[in-house]
Amino acid sequence: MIKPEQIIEINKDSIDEHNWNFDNLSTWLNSCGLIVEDIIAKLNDLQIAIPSWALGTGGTRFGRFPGGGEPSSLEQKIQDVGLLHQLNASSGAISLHIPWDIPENAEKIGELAASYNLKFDAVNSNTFQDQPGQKHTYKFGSLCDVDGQVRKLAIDHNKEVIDHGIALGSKAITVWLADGSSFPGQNNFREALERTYASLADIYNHLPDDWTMFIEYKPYEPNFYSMVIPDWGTSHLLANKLGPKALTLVDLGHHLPNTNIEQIVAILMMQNKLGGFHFNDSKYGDDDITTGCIKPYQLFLIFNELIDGMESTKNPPLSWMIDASHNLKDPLEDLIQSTEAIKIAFAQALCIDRPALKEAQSKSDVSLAQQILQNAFRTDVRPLLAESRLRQEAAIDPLDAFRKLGIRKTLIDARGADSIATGL
Ligand code: PSV
Ligand code: MN
Repeated sequence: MIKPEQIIEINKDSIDEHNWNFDNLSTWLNSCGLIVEDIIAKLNDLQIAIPSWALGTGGTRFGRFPGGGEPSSLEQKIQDVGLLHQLNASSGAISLHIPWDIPENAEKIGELAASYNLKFDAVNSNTFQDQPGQKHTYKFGSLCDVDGQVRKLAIDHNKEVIDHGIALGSKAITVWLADGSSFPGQNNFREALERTYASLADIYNHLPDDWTMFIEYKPYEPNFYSMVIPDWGTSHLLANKLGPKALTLVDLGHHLPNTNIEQIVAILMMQNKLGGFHFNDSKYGDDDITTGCIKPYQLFLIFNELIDGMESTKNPPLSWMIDASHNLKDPLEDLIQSTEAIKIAFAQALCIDRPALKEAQSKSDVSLAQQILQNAFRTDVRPLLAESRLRQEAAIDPLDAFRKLGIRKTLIDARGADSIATGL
């Protein structure tokens, strides 16, 4: 744990500059009719979960270049998320992927997480890899498989994951299926989807009353020809058939190039069926790189729809998580940057002059509508984020504090230069 005095000390370096920036921005936003304190309160509340599989270095099938000090146990992963949360006051939850991170002693793990002020976000099942000694293989599918024994194995695994989540206080399971086919003719599309639905219904019946099931979709990978749940429409179809506890989960990397993700968000919220987000960014596909590093405007447009939906629909509260892989950067630095990008897009979207936008839309004033959006997008809202952190005793500049505190070196000294985290 970082000592609070250490953060206060580092904040002293930039406090004058921050106060000057924050005062100027507040004056400007107030003159635009925005209530700065409301925006800060919303920023304080936004907690973005960190997945237990994103604390190590990611790689490709060609190689992996770890930087050292990676967490090699669930306890150490919780410590890492705790560190992030101390620095940014926005990473107050961890999402577990099972069986990569099985909480053997739920009570102890729960206490450790609570000591860092962390909650448990959705638990994730894994039926895309065979585990050592597994009786039946997921080679040709899991919940969709033609073999009932394979389906039962996958269904039972999902139920176990829910049970682990119950013990920790999670309230949701995310199901992502690698199921599909790599060659034409391999699967009967309709039957594969029917079997998937029946398997999901079995798992759905195991959900406690206050739980939700998030159904993630992906157009390709690892299968090359078809995926059983390739798109939001199929996920939505399944969620509708299953019932009110099933919702669609949007992972930003799981779309074909140029898909209008913000429109998907709007439609799902209109139906009260958007469950949550996996944030990342990409150039080509599911690149899983730092959120906002390639398409920050798209992220802003997504938040524009999210805020509109949160204000105007009955969509349930959303679950937020970063789902990224860090092939070159220090994983903790990358997560700090992704969290910052998400909060920037959120704050910018809160700065949109919504009455003016509505008015421009009602008159079909296309130029003005664009201008209103871009006025907000081009506002440098970073002092709002810094102010929100400062008031919560976190770092004005989390990345700078991470470096000045020498955190990676401390982790390498404690865990070794070759400690490896589980995950992809
Ligand atoms: C699949 O690509 C995915 O986005 C799912 O959320 C998985 O659970 C996660 O990545 C980790 O493999
Ligand atoms: Mn994902």
